[in-house]
Amino acid sequence: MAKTANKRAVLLASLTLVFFYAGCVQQGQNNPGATTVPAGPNTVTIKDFAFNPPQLTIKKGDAVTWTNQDSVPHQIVADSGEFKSEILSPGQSFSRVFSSAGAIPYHCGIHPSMKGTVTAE
Ligand SMILES: [Cu+2]
Repeated sequence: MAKTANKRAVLLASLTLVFFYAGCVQQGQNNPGATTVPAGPNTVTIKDFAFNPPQLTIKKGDAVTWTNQDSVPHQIVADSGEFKSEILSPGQSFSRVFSSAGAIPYHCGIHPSMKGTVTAE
């Protein structure tokens, strides 16, 4: 009887180790630092036909994310034409990394009077 109890204890201990190990591996994969687009406060909200904030200064290499919180579609288009988002339906987002320094004025491709600027330094 005692032998059987020991076997079960060993089996239980091994299983516990396996689960513990699996848990560690999963945590490593969920590390937020491992994502390709750096998470940060560089967010522009689109609401009431305006970019907010209209002027955003970031560090070179940072990503900016625009989120459409309006009730109509909008589109982010660089004045220079160097980048352009898809048309963003309400609730959709667009991200872009600004890898070189400088001011990038942009506008809405659907409503040209909507304007903003991202400055990377
Ligand atoms: Cu628009």
